[in-house]
Amino acid sequence: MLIKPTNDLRWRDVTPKELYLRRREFIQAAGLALLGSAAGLVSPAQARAQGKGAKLPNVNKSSWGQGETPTAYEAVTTYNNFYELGADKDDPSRNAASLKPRPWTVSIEGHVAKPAKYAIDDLVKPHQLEERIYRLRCVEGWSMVIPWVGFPLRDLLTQVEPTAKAKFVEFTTLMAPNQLPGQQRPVLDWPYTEGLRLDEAMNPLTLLAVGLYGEVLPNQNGAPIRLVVPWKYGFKSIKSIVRIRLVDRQPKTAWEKSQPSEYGFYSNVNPEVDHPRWSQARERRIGEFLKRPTLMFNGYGDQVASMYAGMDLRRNF
Ligand SMILES: Nc1nc2c(c(=O)[nH]1)N[C@H]1C(S)=C(S)[C@@H](COP(=O)(O)O)O[C@H]1N2
Ligand SMILES: [Mo]
Repeated sequence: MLIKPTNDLRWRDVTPKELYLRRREFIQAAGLALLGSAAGLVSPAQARAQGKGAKLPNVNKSSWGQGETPTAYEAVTTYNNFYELGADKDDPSRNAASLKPRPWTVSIEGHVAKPAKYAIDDLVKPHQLEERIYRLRCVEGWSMVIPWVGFPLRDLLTQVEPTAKAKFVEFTTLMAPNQLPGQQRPVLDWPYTEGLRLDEAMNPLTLLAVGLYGEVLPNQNGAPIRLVVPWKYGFKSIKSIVRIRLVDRQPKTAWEKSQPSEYGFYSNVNPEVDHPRWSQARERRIGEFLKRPTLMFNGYGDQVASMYAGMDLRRNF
């Protein structure tokens, strides 16, 4: 989504990494199919054997995304955008170790009756974790299907009691150039920030994720806690959050500040509104060969379209 033409995944310039991942998945799918397992998956047990995250206890299954084939663990954890850890897709996983997700504090402030600073484990503990398989659509034209583990943001917001003045929610990523070396260069106006309207934040789909594939969130995916807003472009799903602030005005997001003509506040997945540099009509699901049509609201219209009734989604892009 930066500046670099190699991020534009058209057929003629698919990166070697993408081809590598697809080939890996093909081989894994073939191998697992022989064993009678789900195609394309690396099981959490295999992942742990490879030294990946610890398993999260007491995770409820949910019906979200049942019947969809999750993108391979390998791709989900090595093909990332996390500019604080580098601009290339494999930078975040290569540089992940510099981020220290413990100890970690999240402050919830602004127009709430009960502002609080939580140590990350105290923040998560009261909430029942569930697995939700959601589609993630990046504005660059690729998508994945990711089995997240987390809890609805609304449960946390309800707990701190937004006041009548709270109309929007602003999220902020950790600012620590020693842990997030990308912040040593002025790629964005650091720290990364994002925002939602209060009703979007309170929508039951909006998730705070602390894991994926049944395991603690890998650093490159936004440890220890990140947002997942499945009907919006991937950049709304801010990683490694340290502050959640309830505000009365629409906050400026980091991408809006950097390129206002390209990144609007709403950023709902919309095949009819092209990004100036990338058509949004179709997408490449990582692991698949042919592009598929992009769905309005990333296919979650039944749950979210009513929030935008009467709004001009070309103006409010
Ligand atoms: N702090 C922060 N959050 C971020 C980003 C980032 O660069 N920094 N990239 C965004 C973009 S462009 C995408 S597509 C998603 C990717 O999430 P994933 O790596 O878990 O697939 O993270 C989003 N959250
Ligand atoms: Mo993205």
